[in-house]
Amino acid sequence: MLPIEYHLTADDLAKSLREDVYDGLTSRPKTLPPKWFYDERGSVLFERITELPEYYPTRTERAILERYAADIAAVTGSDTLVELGAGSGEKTRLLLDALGAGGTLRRFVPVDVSGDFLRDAAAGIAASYPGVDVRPVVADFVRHLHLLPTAGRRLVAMIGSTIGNLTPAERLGFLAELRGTLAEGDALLLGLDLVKAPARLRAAYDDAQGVTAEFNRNVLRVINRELDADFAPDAFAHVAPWDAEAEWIEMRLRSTRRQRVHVGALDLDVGFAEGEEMRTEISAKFRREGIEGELARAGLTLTHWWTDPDGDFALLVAVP
Ligand code: AVJ
Repeated sequence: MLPIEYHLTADDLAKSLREDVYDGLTSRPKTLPPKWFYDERGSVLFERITELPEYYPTRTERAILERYAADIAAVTGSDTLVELGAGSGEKTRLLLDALGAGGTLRRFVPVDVSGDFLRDAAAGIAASYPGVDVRPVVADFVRHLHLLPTAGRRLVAMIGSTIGNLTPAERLGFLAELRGTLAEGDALLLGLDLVKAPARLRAAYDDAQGVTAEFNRNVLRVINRELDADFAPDAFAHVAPWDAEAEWIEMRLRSTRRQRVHVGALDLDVGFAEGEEMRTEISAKFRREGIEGELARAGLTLTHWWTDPDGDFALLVAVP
């Protein structure tokens, strides 16, 4: 059994879900944060999204890693990989293989809010990399950065464009806090989806098979189950507009009729007008100049930038 370090209990998670849902459903316009999409069903739906023809980010980032993981290992020389938001593990393995081949790899620290998910992912990695010390940490990587292990020459990786879920203000706060935890010799690896033709972006977030729509509505099922609510998921339509000014895709749920929803655990009744839209996610898209400036404001220097031939997605390394 792998030792797991907990900075977040099931009670903490339940409490933050209650707070997020209360705040989101009582603000105008209504919002729900994207972190609650990922229960078991939501994680399966997300995996299906990554295989859709319209959803290019996952396969594009994988191709960049296949091509440049050795370069990432060489320029960082890291002995510890800290992965914020442990994904399916496939892209992680490309990084671990490269750091292993470079001869520096010693430790792997996957960080996720879900303990169950982390346990399985970490056990799989530990079995394939017997010489590597695997130290899973259950934590909210936006709030608990200062609690993560600092031993070794660390590469802190946040790939998959996960950072795109943060608003620009949250992003700056996150990067500045992360900068504060980095020592000389540590590095940050960021995976970023890039600005491109709006039609391709919209298609990636509103696929023909309706998998993304189901993923979006899944947050309502999570709230029904966890907070004893009575959302009718079928009475909400998926919409995914591109905000050209903010340069992000927004996911929203549009109430298809006037309706009331009761959230038992919050003793809360909320009304939706017909056509009312509730924001469930932003997925920011990046440009090199923009993120380079944001990193600089957080005290980080962009040193390396790799993209695919079409310039759809980027991986970057930044150092304190
Ligand atoms: C996991 C946040 C990177 O923003 O592309 C996929 C989530 N939402 N389809 C993204 C998502 C709709 C995804 N991230």
